[in-house]
Formats: sequence, C-alpha cells, structure tokens
Amino acid sequence: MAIPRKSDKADFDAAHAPFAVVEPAVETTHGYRKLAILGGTPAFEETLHVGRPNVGNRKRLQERIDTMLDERWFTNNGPMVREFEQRLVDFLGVKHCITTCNGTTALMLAIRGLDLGGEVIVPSFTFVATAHALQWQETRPVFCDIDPATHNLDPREVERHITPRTTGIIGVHLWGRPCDTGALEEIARRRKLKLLFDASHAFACSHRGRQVGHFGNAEVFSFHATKFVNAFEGGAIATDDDELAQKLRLMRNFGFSGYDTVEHLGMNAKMPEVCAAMGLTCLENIDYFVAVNRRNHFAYRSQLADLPGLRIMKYDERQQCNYQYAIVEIDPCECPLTRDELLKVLHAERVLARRYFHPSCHRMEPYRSYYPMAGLSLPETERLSQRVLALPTGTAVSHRDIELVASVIRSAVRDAGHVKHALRNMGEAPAEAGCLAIPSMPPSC
Ligand code: T4K
Repeated sequence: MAIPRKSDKADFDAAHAPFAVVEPAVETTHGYRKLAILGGTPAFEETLHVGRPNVGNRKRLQERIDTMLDERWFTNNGPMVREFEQRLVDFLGVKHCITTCNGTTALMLAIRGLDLGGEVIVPSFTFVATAHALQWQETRPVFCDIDPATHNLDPREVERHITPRTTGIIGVHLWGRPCDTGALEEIARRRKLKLLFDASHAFACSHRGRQVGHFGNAEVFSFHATKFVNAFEGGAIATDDDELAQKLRLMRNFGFSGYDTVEHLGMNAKMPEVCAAMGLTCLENIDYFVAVNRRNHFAYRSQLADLPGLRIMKYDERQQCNYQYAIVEIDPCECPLTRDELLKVLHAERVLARRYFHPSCHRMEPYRSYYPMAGLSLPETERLSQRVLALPTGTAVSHRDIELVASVIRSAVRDAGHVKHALRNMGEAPAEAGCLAIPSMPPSC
C-alpha cells in the first residue's frame, strides 16, 4: 500500500523536535513488495525527493521575517546578514566569512579574488557550478581524476596535470567528505599555486580535527535550499586572509567602498536579509538536522547491508560529519541491476533518486566541445559517474520512508530478471554500464 507523504507543515518544529530520533536505527524489516514497474502500486503517493529543504524552527523564522519587514531593510549588508556572518565566523572559527547570494557567485568571487587565471585543476566529478565558475571568467578548468575510495581529487593525478599555465587547484569536498587537504596543501606550496576548496557539501564537517573552512587560501560554502543548512539561496567564503577578505567584500557589492567610491571591479553578489534570516534559523537547528541525517544514514546502511554489489558510502565517524548525502554505489559486476535500471525502478515508485554527478562536467557543454579529449585521463570519474545514486534524506524523510525505499531496492534486486524484462518491454535502451563498460568518448573526440 502506498503511504501518504507528510505535509511540509509537519516537517519539523524545533521547539518540539524529539531528539530521541537521533539514535542510529537498527531495526530492519527486509520486506519485499510488488514493484510498480511490474504492475504494483507505487510505494509513495507523493514524490520523495533528494534535496527536500530542511525548514527549522518556523516560528523563529517568521519572527525574523517580521522584524525585517518592520525595519524595512531588505538587502545591502543589513543586520541579519551581519549577524549571520558573525555566527558563521564563530561556528567555523575562521577570521572572515563573506556571505553571497549563492555558492556559485561565491566561487566566482573567490577565483577572481585569488587572481586565478590560465589553467586551474579541478575534478570533473562535481556539480557543474565548480567548472562554470572558472570558465565564466575564461579560466580553463583542467579536469583531474579522483580517488575511487574518497570520490575526491587524487593528489598524484593533480601533480600530473600541472603545467606552466597552472595557477591554482580547486578541491571539492564531495558529499561532505574532506579532500586529502594535507597532500593538496603540500603540492600547492611546493608548486607555488593557490588552493581553493569548494566546500559546498561540507559545512559543519571536520578533517584531522580542523573544521572545514580553514583549509587552503579560502573555502566556499553553498546554502542553497537543497543543502542541509540552507538560506533559501546563499553562499559564503571563509578565509583567514585579511587582504583577500577585504577585497571580496568590495567585489560582492560592485566594488563600492563608500556611497560614491568604487575601488575595485565588482558585481552584485549580496545575500538578501530574508536569506540570512533562514540561514540563522537553520544554523540554530543544525544539531537536529545532523542527527536526522545520521539516523537516516544508518537506517540505509542497516537496511541495505547485505545486498550484492550495493555499497552505502560511509563517513569517517572520528570526524565531525553532516551526513547530508545518502550515496549508494552500485557495482555492475556484482549487482544484478545497473545503477540506471535501479533508478528507473525507484522513479516508478515516486522515489526521485538522483544520478549525482552524471554526466560528469567534462561530458557537459561547453566542456565536451572545448576539451573533447578530457575523458581520456579520467577513468575513475567515468566509472564512478555510472555507479553513484543519491537517495532521499534530510528532515523530510522518515525512518518509515527509508524502510520503504529499501524494500523497493531489495525487491528490485531479488526480481532483477523480471525488472530487466519489463524495462526491455517498455522499450528502454539496454543498460549503459555493463560490467567492464567504460563509456565511449563523444563523437567529436
Ligand atoms: N559546488 C558544488 C559541489 C555544489 O554541489 C553546488 C550546488 C555548487 C557548487 C553551487 O552552489 P549554489 O550556487 O547552488 O549555491 C541541486 C542544487 O540546485 C545545487 O545547489 C546543488 N549543488 C546540487 C548538488 O543539487 P539540481 O539541479 O539537482 O537541483 P533541482 O532543482 O533538481 O533540486 C534537487 C531536488 O531537490 C529536486 O528533486 C527537488 C528538491 N527540491 C529542490 C528545491 C530547490 C525541493 O524539494 N525544494 C526546493 O526548494 O541541483
């Protein structure tokens, strides 16, 4: 039977949040069901999303919005933005935190503020914004392969891509799991390169006992609606560099240093007050969000533990983690279904699992036209982008939802033969990722 989705209103009220939900779930039902793709009723009446926003304490948010309306100060470095920046500085323990209207503009500002040009080494296995922030400024993203164990830049590969035109490296702490910051910092120091981290996934994470926000020359966060701490839309740059911080503050406000004085090239990258109101509210509820993400993470792990070829990505529990992504890796050599077949099964059940990050940046425009040979040096990226699936998590996803998603996956694996047959009858193309299949390069290559 399909279960109804709870309304947004019931998402979460921090005042009544039962912290009892924080314990990792160990209960497993391991039930099976008749799949929608085989003629059954979809598991969910309403779509279950990846990236459903956390809301936090609604009452507190509404009070903040009322204050903003009463004061009629909506943007341009208002009191809530200043408070949010101070809270971020306190939380991260960094010297400066400059908020922006989104993570992409934060990346663009940081790239320009650090004078990156020529070529910058960056993973292709990331959200396309990381590459766009470079290419937008006519700086070439040089796509570098990743370590299959961490999904982050492989430092040995980084070294191989350095040329006389290289000015910097951008590491992405994918899924909130920090890069090998020590190795990247050592390379950057030795080769005299700037080092920036796209920490869009890694707010409230630590690495070797240090909070993410402290690594490299600067680190960039996203507070997009889908991030576990969100500001509707928003971003921030954290840095301990006074000069860089001052430059970034000018740049995000057209370069203005006073009413009539422009001192620097700039743009409009300011965070509005209503976004800061949401950011502050989420920040106050962060313990709850992490606790729910952690509970969901362990629920998936226990529910999917013994399935062949399916591996739930783990976090380093010795560090501070936000558990914001529930990532499953599907090995087509061991699992009877490919990632894309499983995706179709889940979508038929109204579980909108996502293929983050497929295709990888080098296979998207304009990169596949500009750099058609890039894929040749990215075997791990090519392999991984065929295997990874993001499952729904966050405060809009209950333990019961996860049981149901898991029972869909278990049923699909058990009935793999019938699923493949049904997909063939539906005229679906054969699965993309066979056991040894490395996708072919685009025709232009
Ligand atoms: N670097 C990295 C590594 C990033 O992951 C991102 C953003 C950035 C840089 C850039 O930061 P921002 O400029 O965005 O601040 C989503 C997000 O839009 C994007 O912010 C995020 N990464 C990326 C990983 O995920 P899409 O294309 O998947 O978005 P969309 O609209 O399909 O939404 C995802 C799911 O969330 C949907 O199934 C519906 C659900 N959703 C979404 C929104 C906006 C809701 O339920 N409610 C909502 O309000 O990129």
